[in-house]
Amino acid sequence: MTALTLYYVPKTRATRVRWLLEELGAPYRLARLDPSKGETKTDEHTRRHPLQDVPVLQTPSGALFESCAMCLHLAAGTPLLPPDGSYERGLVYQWVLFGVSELEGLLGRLAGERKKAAADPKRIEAVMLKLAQPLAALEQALAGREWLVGEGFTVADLLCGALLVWANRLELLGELPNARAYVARVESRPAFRRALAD
Ligand SMILES: N[C@@H](CCC(=O)N[C@@H](CS)C(=O)NCC(=O)O)C(=O)O
Repeated sequence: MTALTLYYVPKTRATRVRWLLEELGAPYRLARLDPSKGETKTDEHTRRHPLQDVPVLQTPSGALFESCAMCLHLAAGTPLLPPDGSYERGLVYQWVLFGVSELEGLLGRLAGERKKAAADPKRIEAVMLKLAQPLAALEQALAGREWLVGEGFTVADLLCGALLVWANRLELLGELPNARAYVARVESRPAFRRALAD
């Protein structure tokens, strides 16, 4: 029996957890929910996630919500998360929280503003201006390095990589060659491709 079940909707934050499970080669079951059929609003799913969101990870000990918590939890004890108490572990926390707090919300706002029927160029411009700083910080951090922390791929790259892939699709990386090359490295990872396959 598979011990892990990921409650999943494609093209959401659930994808990053699926990607992590693929990186680890961990056995898991994908439980697809269809929000258009109200499948995230059922009592059963509300017991799993108080905000009726995905992802949820069912583990043998109980359910977890918050995608980054799942990634950090699953990566513990593997090369994707440096040893507890090490400086490198601190750097992974730094980049994961940086991605979530400084980048993710702004990317969501930009995507939302651009999708509006009466898109307001001034609002779009203002969000793009705010995004320039965190994107420049990542561009600088990636100078001369393949991955954000140490020599290998870590959870920091999974989270910031997913966000930079999104930024690239929003055409924000034109002037940022290190970030563009990093996105190409991320997108060529077999586990990343498997996670986005369907
Ligand atoms: N901070 C949460 C955000 C979860 C979230 O906003 N999930 C969205 C999809 S990305 C969702 O489930 N929205 C409701 C729906 O699709 O019905 C996480 O990272 O897990």
